[in-house]
Amino acid sequence: MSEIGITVTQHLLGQQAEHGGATGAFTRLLNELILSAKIISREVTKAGLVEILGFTGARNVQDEQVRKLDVYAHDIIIRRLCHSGHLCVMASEEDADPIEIPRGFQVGNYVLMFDPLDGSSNIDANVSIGTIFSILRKKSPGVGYQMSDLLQPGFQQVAAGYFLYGSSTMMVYTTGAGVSGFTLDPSVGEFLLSHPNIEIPSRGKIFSANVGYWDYWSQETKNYIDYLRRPDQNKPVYSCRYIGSLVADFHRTLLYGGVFLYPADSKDPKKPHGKLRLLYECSPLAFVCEQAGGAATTGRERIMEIMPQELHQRVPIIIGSPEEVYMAEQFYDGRLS
Ligand code: AHM
Ligand code: MG
Repeated sequence: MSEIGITVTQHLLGQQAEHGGATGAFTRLLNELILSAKIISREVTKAGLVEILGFTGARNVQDEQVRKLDVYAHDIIIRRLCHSGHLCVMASEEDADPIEIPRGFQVGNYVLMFDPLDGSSNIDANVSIGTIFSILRKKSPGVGYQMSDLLQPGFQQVAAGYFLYGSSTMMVYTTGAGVSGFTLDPSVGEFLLSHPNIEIPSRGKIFSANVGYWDYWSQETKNYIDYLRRPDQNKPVYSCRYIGSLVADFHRTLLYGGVFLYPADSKDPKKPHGKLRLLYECSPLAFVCEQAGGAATTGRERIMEIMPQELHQRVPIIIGSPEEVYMAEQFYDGRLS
């Protein structure tokens, strides 16, 4: 069979076969997540047709207004994954607390962290949005879970990736052996391998940041962006592209190269560390990016090595091609100004 015809399930089974001791639990868990994403994709596609758009009126733990599709995506993942029998606990960007597996349900040895519908403020404008996931192994002994099972640094991830609901629906994931991308063929309802062995270009021509926040940025961030914009014979002329939907901005960066950043800013004293969440957004994308040959940093620390302190911790992020990220680090540590 040509590579083009490989379904994500076949790909997962192939990877499982390479790990002699694998029980299949991980593959079944990911399959359940894939089914959830297909359902979310179906709802996103018909969002304009049904009465599902609009605000619920509730506010989530981040004090943002929650849209119905966020709630739908959050609920569908929880409902399906609770039944999987492979999880001991979950955590979602939309819920303040860990999501426990209800009594009477079988539990397992994995932990799922997810952002059910990232970029949801873009739904009304039909802009691409996505689901981000991170899978970890339970660390604590015995039954149940402890917070330490959830608060694990990125390098402990077993798998991570995202579903992108765009002009087509895609799944991009890694289990630590490179990055693969699949496109949903709606006619057969299968994700087919469309992007084998994704490698990010070592350098790109695009930077992606919300330059509207310029006045709130640190001098280091301004200097770095100035460097990217400055005409210089030794580097490309950078274009700026900012969708405002992390999965879409990251996906473009992964395929075309360049850098995406959401640095710390001073616009909200309650969020002095940038906006994006370590466990639901930054860590999983950092894992994917590094596996594709890229890099991800706060400017001062590798994202994958941050020891999480709390479930909804926010961190600055600079992610993308190794050369652009390395350059950013030099601005933050004072080697360049
Ligand atoms: P969300 O999880 O509430 O959707 O917020 C995260 C989104 C990201 O998709 C995107 O990168 C960022 O918020 C955009 O924020 P801003 O509008 O401040 O540039
Ligand atoms: Mg999000």
